Amino acid sequence: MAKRNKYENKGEGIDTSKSNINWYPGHMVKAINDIKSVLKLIDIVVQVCDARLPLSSCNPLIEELAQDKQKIMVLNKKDLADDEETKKWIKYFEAKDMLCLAVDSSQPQDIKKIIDAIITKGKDAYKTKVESLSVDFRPIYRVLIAGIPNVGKSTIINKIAKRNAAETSNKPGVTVRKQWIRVQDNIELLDTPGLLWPRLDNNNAGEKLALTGNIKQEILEIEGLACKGIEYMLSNERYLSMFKEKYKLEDEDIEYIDSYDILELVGRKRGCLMSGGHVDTEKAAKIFLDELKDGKIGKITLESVESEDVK
Ligand SMILES: Nc1nc2c(ncn2[C@@H]2O[C@H](COP(=O)(O)OP(=O)(O)O)[C@@H](O)[C@H]2O)c(=O)[nH]1
Ligand SMILES: [Mg+2]
Repeated sequence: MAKRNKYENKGEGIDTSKSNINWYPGHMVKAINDIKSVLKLIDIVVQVCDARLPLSSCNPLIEELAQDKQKIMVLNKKDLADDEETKKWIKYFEAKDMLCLAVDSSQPQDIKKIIDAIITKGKDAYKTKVESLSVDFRPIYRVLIAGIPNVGKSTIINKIAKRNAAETSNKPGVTVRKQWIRVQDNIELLDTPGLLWPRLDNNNAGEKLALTGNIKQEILEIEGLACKGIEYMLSNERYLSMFKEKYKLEDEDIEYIDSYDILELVGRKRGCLMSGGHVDTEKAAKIFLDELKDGKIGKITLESVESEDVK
């Protein structure tokens, strides 16, 4: 039996499925309406993003819709991201006056950080209101966890709620009964995450989201996607050495060849051979993409603060 990873859900009802939806305008309209109606009840929005893609995995629409709310930005899956890059990203968001945390949702101390941030922001939300009310008034901070598919919303809700099951659904059009989960004595968390669609507007966002598994890899041509991933690995000294080590490649193996040839080499190393000794590049691509996505090559961030797309 395959070893269960520590994040894997044991089937108690949580939706951690990798099945992403294809977003059509109708889905987006529904998502906007859902979020709008829920926001009326909310003090604090926690936007969950993927630490490997801090820009492409967030949806700026939430900023717009939740203008008058307190907001927390969570860069989840920090265990898969490059620590140096994550530090820079936190600084980047802090410079924009955002409360930003990097977390690994399997770590209780990181879940506690999210709860502490909720309390800080809750106090801010009620600062002026409470002064005008009686001294004994203790507000309840109402929280929505929002984000694009697969960033870890359900996992975080369940960890905050200290339970395994949150009846959640990623399917647009499915009406889910909303329930509040009481956390400590003054936080209520909506058990249904606010679902946002991935933004595909910025440079190569679709490609990057496919590389991290936030959108289906199958919607792109798999070998082409793997080549993009390989090119990314080669573009950075540190990632290059992780890549060479993982696939037992020497500099001279890969010096003068293009990414498709490198993919073939990876396939050869992994025994992805077809009759006649040809490399099954599709199989090689799947292996490489899975290993990249699951952090098995190393801790890799696909979007850098220093890149040209970042303003
Ligand atoms: N490595 C890692 N995986 C995580 C983390 N948080 C969640 N996951 C995994 O990411 C996948 C998507 O999580 P899920 O909670 O279903 O995301 P949702 O679609 O946003 O609700 C699941 O396989 C989780 O086990 C994390 O901090 N680190
Ligand atoms: Mg979910």
